[in-house]
Amino acid sequence: MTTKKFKPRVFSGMQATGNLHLGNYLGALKRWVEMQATHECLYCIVDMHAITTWQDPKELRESIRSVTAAYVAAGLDPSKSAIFNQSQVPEHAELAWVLNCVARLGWLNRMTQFKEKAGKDRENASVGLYDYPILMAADILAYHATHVPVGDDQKQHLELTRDIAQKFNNDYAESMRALGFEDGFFPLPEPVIEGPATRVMSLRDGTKKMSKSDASDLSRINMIDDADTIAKKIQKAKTDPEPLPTEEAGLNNRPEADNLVGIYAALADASKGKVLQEFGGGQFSTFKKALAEIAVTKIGPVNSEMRRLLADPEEIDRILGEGARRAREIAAPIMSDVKDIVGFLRTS
Ligand code: AQP
Repeated sequence: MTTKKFKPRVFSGMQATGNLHLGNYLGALKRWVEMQATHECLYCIVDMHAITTWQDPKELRESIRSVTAAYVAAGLDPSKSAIFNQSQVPEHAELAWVLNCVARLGWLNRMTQFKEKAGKDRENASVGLYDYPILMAADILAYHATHVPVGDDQKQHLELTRDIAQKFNNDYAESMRALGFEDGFFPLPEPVIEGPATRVMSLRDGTKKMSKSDASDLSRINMIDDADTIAKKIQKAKTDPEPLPTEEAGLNNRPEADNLVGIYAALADASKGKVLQEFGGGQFSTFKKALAEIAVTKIGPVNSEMRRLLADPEEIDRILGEGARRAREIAAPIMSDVKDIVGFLRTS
């Protein structure tokens, strides 16, 4: 079955599990801001994903507001984009159930993020953590989103989303046709994974992803860190003894150097090659000073705007309420169609 042309629409989200870091910003948020100029966008704070690992309720509420503040401070405009928390739009959970019945167990068994997060204690992981990628597919498909800007670590989940959309379109092809959906109901969403920092690595170990859950705070730059902390973390970042290479190929097998050059390139909106034209052949000490400077220049204003916004939680809640209302306007009719397609009887 061919799928029809869908209106371009962007959806993406972040978990409310603590402070956002530079990886979240460069891998996703920065691109989200750019896409507002060209697309209709929905940006979600995925609180239902957050509770797949236990969250203290008070901290979860604070995290939802803090991630919302980071979105707006980084440049997401609530008058352009719908900004909302997932649990305020019930269609995410409703569609997730239907997609649970479309996806195959074997598909979920291949998801590497579950294996990494559950680790050796797999039997004790929540069912929600295992089912996480299905809820993510529902997040995206509930809006017929066509483009999903994410970091490299979400590539596999996006492939699964496409597989689920395709299987739903095939399984219900006849019912869809009877209801007038000639060319497939769900779009096959495109991952948007671009730029020099799609996988920002830990500042302490260039082979590990920068992550909120890393025990060492020195491994990441948090969006809420002040200028001194940012500079200190960059100064302490792990490097190797060689000077920086002059060509990009020289970064191969040098994960820490590659990571720092990638971070600089993403912050400066330049390529890694361009950064090496300026700093190649030099010592890390000089480069790190320049990196700290650009990081503080770019993140500092986001940081202070976040603090200002967080002082007014009512305004944050208003943004989330309005965003949820707009999101439901799109998701509710799509979910109604899904119910008709699968054969649920609606009597009112
Ligand atoms: N290190 C990273 N580099 C590039 N992009 C990244 N993203 C996350 N880490 C990096 C992208 O940020 C978006 C939101 O991710 P999330 O909220 O789902 O968070 P996560 O992947 O759970 O983030 P962490 O920090 O890695 O959390 P823990 O430690 O809990 O696993 C996504 O687009 C993601 O690709």
